[in-house]
Amino acid sequence: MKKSALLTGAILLLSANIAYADECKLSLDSNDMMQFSTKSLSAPKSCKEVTVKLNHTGKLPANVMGHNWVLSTEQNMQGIITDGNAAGLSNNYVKPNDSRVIAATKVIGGGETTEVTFSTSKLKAGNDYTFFCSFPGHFAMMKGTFTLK
Ligand SMILES: [Cu+2]
Repeated sequence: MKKSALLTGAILLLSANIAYADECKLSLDSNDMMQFSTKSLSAPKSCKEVTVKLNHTGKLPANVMGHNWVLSTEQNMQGIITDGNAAGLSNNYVKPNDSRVIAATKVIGGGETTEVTFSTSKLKAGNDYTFFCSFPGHFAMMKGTFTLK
């Protein structure tokens, strides 16, 4: 009895995931260990817009272990980080109106969630883009690849 109820629950959960899956909506977690839950994200090239949701599953506040999700080319990452560090937490560690930034969320602390929706019109399918956290020092560990496939 108990076992079959569990199984039914699992099947319901699975079918719910399939029914509500939207390939243009991505999500990832971040934590108090300065980590993203994935090193690669991709969306179908048919997506006109992509939404990336960032969860912070840790407990530390944004000024100590804040995370954001920033998308750019690999080439532009370091410059964005340098200028972002100078811009500070009040600017979410991203220089205001930085044209090198393709997309960026605000900086969040433990227990918080944020998301950003961006147009894919300037992205080339098949090219690798870089996502990272621009909180000072975090990009060394918090970095990955974003691709439109
Ligand atoms: Cu971070």
